[in-house]
Amino acid sequence: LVVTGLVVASALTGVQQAGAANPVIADRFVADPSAHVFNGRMYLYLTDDETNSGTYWDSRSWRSYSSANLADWSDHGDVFSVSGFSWASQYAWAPEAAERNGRYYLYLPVDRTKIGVATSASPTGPFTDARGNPLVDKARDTNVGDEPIDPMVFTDGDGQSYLYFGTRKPKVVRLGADMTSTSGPITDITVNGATQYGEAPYLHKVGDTYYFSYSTGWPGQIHYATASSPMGPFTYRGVVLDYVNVSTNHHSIVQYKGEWYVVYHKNARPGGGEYKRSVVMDRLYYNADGTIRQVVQTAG
Ligand code: FUB
Repeated sequence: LVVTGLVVASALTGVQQAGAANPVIADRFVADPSAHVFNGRMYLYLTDDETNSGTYWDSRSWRSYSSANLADWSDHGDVFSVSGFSWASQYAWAPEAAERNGRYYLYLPVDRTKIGVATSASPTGPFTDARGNPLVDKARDTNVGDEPIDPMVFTDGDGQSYLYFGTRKPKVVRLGADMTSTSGPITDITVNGATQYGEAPYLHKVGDTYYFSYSTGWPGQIHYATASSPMGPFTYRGVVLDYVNVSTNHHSIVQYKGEWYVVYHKNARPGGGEYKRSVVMDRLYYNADGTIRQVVQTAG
């Protein structure tokens, strides 16, 4: 595996430089970070653990924050809620965001059975339901798997976008150029050599190499695999992030101002726990051969 265009760790051992102070959002329980760089700022789209019951992930809205320096975060409040989808009733789980031609799209799993898409002219909304019905629906579509949750959108250099999602088996489907429709069948992702897949699929590309990373289960580590195509088949490579101190592990990998970061969640604030998670961020480093160094988890 040789990847060009990487900022490579200068040594295979040694202490990783800490990222931002953790948790990055210090005054609210939030989780499942979807990190994006829009217009020079980093945006986080998040599950709102602050408003859940404390006994389940049963909040009904999604939050967003943004920062230009990864230290000072602007709170954009609720960016969408389950009530914005007339066809959904509960469980606002891990959100995803994407931009195309100056429009912004949120991909939002609800009811543990559907993924909706909402759109806006601004990354902070207001967002409205883009379709009036689900983009993916377990009751309507074939090969959705156990749960169509944890949507993730990757857009390749040729403009083709892909939607990844799924629990226990990772799935991928092409998106239409409108970003609000699917194109072609939902297919399984193959990871040769992997021991298990749980949830939280993530796809990023460095040079010509596609990196597919995911949580292995409950509890889960974040493992990764590589391929020469965004659809795979992928080859298992190793561990990006070890277990965190809650059973769910959910991450984004993002480059900002030339540095790579992994953004994830854990129990990192007083009063926190399994259903009251906090978002943290650490630096991610690649070795010269393109493999990823296991992240050193830093405290606040
Ligand atoms: O936040 C609810 C669920 O917990 C997400 O969909 C999973 O990825 C896990 O983090």
